[in-house]
Amino acid sequence: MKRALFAFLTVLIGIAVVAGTALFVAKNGAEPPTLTATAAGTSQTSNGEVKHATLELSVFPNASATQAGPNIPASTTTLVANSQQWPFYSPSTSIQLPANALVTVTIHQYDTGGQIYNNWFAKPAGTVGNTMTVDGKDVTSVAPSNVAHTFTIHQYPDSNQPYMYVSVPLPAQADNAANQANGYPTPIDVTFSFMTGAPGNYVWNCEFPCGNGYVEFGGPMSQRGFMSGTVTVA
Ligand SMILES: [Cu+2]
Repeated sequence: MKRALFAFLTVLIGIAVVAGTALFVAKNGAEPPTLTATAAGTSQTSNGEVKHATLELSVFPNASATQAGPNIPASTTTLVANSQQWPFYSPSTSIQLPANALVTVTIHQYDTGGQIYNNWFAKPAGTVGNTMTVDGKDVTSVAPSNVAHTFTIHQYPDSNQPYMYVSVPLPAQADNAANQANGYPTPIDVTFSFMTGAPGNYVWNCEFPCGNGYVEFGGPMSQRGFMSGTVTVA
């Protein structure tokens, strides 16, 4: 009887340790909170008058004293990210958009870059008119040799949710761009708009090789909070 009780207590302690660890990791290893697009009235589109929403993101080359990076201590991610100077999207990589709406995204781009492997990703696609603006100018492509990151929403369509594909290249800062007081150059501002459909769950990631490891697609490239995330259309 004593032995059974001892075994039972041991199992109970084991469960408590596992549950406690899971809770600790969930609480301290969380991605930044979800960023929800801001309602901005309605807009006339080729689909008629639809809801309009806006979203603002920034891409930083690395965390610094003026711009804390994502805090994801799980498996020492933050430690590695800070020591390896991982670039990251801010303020969140978990994004929520309204369904059946026109969404206008502005991305402030602070990072340098280089040659993208696949020229397809040097052109905006899935945006209104397949265009975007760079510092206010309409463009339909950027030089494949001068890309810093991409913002690419995709997902193999589930049978119960609409297909969605939106991709824009973010032009790179010049290597000698002067830093401002915050330690980063004046951002290159990219804006683009696209329509969302019915509710669904998607993922997005950067398609520029800005990571490390295998063909620079490791590290931040696959890390939520840095160069990949989720898009919830709700
Ligand atoms: Cu990137």
